[in-house]
Amino acid sequence: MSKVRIVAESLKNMPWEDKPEGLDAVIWRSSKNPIINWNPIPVGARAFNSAVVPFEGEFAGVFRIDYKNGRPHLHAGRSEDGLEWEIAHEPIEWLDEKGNDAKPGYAYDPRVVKIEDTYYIQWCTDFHGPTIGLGLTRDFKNFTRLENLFVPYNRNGVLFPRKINGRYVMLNRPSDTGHTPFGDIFLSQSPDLKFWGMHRHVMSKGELGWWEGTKIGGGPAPIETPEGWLLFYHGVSNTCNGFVYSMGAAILDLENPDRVLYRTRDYLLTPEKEYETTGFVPNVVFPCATLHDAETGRIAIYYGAADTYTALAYTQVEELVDYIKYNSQV
Ligand code: BMA
Repeated sequence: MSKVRIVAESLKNMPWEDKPEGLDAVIWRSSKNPIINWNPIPVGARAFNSAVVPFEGEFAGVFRIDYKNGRPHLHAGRSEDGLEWEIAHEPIEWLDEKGNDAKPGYAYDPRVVKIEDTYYIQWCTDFHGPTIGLGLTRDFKNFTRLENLFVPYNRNGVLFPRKINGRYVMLNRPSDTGHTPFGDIFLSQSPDLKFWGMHRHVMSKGELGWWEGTKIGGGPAPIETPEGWLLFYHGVSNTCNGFVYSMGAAILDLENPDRVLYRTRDYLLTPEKEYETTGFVPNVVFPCATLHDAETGRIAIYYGAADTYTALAYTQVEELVDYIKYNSQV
């Protein structure tokens, strides 16, 4: 096995379970799944496709909560162990930079990434149709909304955890107003998080892999390794009974992240367990966040299951990167 490191802080208290003995896979599910079940808070029917980060020795999160009227909103959450979450009963109160109310009409699929001392939140927001919303917090109590990134329609905004060549870089996936039967991953760059350009195509929906033959979209913030940026992403297959969402991974060039070095031909995780195949939307695994420890190379992947539950899977960076290279379709 190659000696691949994660370039990040160490995170000794992250959730972890060893790989079950005899399991022939590089990713394994938590035995505690699903970690968040139906009706997690009075106003919300389901918490899924949500983002978590280390915060003040514990963990903070931004949760997608689908209300009982069907509309999704973002709620903050706190956890001591990354497994049991206390989710705020009220949605995040967004104020713009002048202190005005900046509440989105709906908000879903958040990602959170720490850049220097600030936590940036990206989500799919309401702007005459879906596009990428952006905001920041330093304490998970006060949230400031910044400018939306793009004209509609766009989803799956995923910010890299540091500037590259002096610019912020955001993966994104141009889409439509509905359930989008197409989609490739692009990236856009910005000197100031306000003006975005220098757009590049990163990767197309699957060619060899039919599991990702309809569309793909970025998942958690990419993880830096000396081999490149480790990106988990979702890939969608169109079947006679609707879309099936699985997870794959790619490694992008460190300095030119629109260059794909390796990409799994096969999915790494696909709906198999009952909490993934059965729920509000059957057959969805949708990764939005990771916790990872530079010292041990452990990675915990948070994913939404069946648009209903929050679930966790684990992997180890050396074994995973070796597998991605071995299974690469590039
Ligand atoms: C996508 C998004 C995701 C969702 C998925 C499956 O278009 O809405 O939030 O998990 O569909 O329903």
